Amino acid sequence: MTARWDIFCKVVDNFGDAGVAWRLARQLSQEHSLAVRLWIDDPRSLARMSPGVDASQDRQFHAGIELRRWRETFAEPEPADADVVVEAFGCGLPEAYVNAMTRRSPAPVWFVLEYLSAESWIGGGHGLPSPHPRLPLTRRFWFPGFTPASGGLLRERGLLESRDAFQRGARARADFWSSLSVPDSAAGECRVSLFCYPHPALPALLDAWADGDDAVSCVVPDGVATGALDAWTGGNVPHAGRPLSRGRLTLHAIPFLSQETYDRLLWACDVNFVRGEDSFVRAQWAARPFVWHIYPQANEAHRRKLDAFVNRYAAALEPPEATAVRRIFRAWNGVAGAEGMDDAWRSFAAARPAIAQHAAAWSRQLAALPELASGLVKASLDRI
Ligand code: TRH
Repeated sequence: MTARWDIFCKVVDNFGDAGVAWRLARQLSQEHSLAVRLWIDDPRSLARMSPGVDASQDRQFHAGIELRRWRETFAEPEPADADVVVEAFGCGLPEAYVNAMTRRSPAPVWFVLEYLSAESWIGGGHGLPSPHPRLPLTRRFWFPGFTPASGGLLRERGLLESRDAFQRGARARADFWSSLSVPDSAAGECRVSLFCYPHPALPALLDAWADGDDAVSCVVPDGVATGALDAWTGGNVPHAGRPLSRGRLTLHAIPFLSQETYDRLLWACDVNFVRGEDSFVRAQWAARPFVWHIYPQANEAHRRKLDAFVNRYAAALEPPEATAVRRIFRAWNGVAGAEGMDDAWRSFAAARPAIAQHAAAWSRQLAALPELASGLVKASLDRI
């Protein structure tokens, strides 16, 4: 009998929670032939990433997945018939659902999928069981990460082969840009994608690009950095098909893309500015140089995560390139004492050929790690 998986996801803000839960749901359904139901409290962010999802529906089927709106009142007799339950990002499960889990024999396998971190302590927490304080249920922590001791990263079957075919084919890239009404890159131009949180370093970066020696074309999905772009362009924001040029910089506006198309955007650009969790991972699968805007947390908790990642990522780079990466990550994230974006970009751009080689090697290194969805499936089978 096909095993049933329930994934629960609460959208805290932005797109990352829904984005990760959706990728996992699709992999489980498409690659592992599981019956997957995704409970999500706010399907609107999902609908933006996955055209065809109707945010107004309480129940729908899309891409082989049953999508359910998770309402505050999750009263019985809601079904609690899953063999495996995934609580995304420790969002908690409805009490009625948990109570119903205790009536099943054997009890469902319960995973808590944690946020991604490069910190070394996660290897110690990954896979650990945590008995429920009152009920005969055990939660198991699943930590995505960058080492064999972690739960790895989501990577669909065939992803890297599709990426390589796309990146090898000039025709595919030209068609891609044309589908977005953006001209193909000119020789010598650096094409950049921009996805970041609102923050003060952006105008400085735009100035650096406009005043720099080399041509930069920056592609911005709809809704990203709108306020900053509005201010920087004096209200003259670019629109799809109507780019804006200042000095050596051309800004291209594109629609907010589906997740698949966004992947292609990352594959097609020379440098990707990404943020949060999911686009950060996808930029690494794109095997291109990238700059990460980490999700800011209270009390600067994100600083440790930022440093942990940069230390891991830059370890195999020669000192000048490692320094260039470190500098731009710090400058872009507004770390106190970091240099200005102008200098940070200049050294990063100069080091780009070596960083590009490293990005490809890094992606191969990550591909040798456990794959997250397969790891969950294997662990669930070991327990069922
Ligand atoms: O939107 P985010 O800032 O999400 C964040 C992070 O996940 C953060 O860790 C979490 O704590 C917070 O949400 C609540 O960035 P992230 O993680 O990159 O997610 C963006 C998603 O949007 C990702 O799945 C890619 C997708 N996307 C598209 O599908 N099309 C687009 O055009 C763009 C720009 C993004």
